Amino acid sequence: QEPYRVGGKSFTAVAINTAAKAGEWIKSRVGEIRRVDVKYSSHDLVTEVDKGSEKMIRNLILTHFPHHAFLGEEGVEPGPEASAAALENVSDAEYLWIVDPIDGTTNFIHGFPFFSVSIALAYKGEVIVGVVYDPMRDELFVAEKGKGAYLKAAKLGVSGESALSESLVGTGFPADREGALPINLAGINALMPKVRNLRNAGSAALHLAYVAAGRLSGFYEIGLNAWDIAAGALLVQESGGRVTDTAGQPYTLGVRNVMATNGLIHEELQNELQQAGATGL
Ligand code: 2AM
Ligand code: CA
Ligand code: CA
Ligand code: CA
Repeated sequence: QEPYRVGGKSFTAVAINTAAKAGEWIKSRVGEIRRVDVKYSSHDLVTEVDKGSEKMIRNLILTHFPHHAFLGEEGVEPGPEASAAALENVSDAEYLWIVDPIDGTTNFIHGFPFFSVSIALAYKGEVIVGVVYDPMRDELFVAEKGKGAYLKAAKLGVSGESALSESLVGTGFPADREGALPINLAGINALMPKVRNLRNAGSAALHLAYVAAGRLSGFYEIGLNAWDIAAGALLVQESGGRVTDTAGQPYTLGVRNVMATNGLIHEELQNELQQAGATGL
């Protein structure tokens, strides 16, 4: 079976159209949020726009592909155990859509224009389509397994920097302020003297897209979930980059501590995190 389309409908086209529609609506809601709710901790936030975006995406995708499984962040109870259980629940699905309806909710709430819609499709546990859409810049990053990654007509390729000393590296500050954050801060302390500079712009999916586009030479973050990473991981792989966990193990949907680079700086970054004891909990 050709895994990229079913009944004449292209999975990729549906992913693109859905991300674009949701993104357009999210953009129209910037500065219009009535209420912010707290999820697992005081740093873990959700708005009606996160929920509305997920509902829109879910409806559009399941209208096209009613027999596919769907895993979206806002359909899962808050907290790391529930996330892992939710992924386990759908682990035997043939086709599984993995969706983050707004990646970068804190930015969205504050009007800091760096957030994205992330839509991935996995076939038997392997990501075959990945779309990350930045509605504020109207940048839609799309990858298909084995067919490359694109931003509009331009084929994406990772950066050519071969040393941390010339690299701009992205990271994120974990929401888990007790467990994961101190570990990440140790990593930042170790990396800061080695890299050209670090960036945390607040959307893991968009950071991954930026690695794919060569705008960052690497990105790592600990304590993420499948919906933060899946689409962006394929973007990086299809742009010639490398994706593993922070211990250097191959990327799978269950990876929570992720490292994605242009490939050239992968070992150096991994070694630094390892030496700093900053690969995760
Ligand atoms: P979100 O905006 O979809 O919640 C920023 O460092 C990254 O961390 C974002 O991708 C953000 O996704 C994610 N994030 C925010 N809160 C989180 C939490 N409680 N657990 C795990 N990841 C979280
Ligand atoms: Ca969230
Ligand atoms: Ca997210
Ligand atoms: Ca989200």
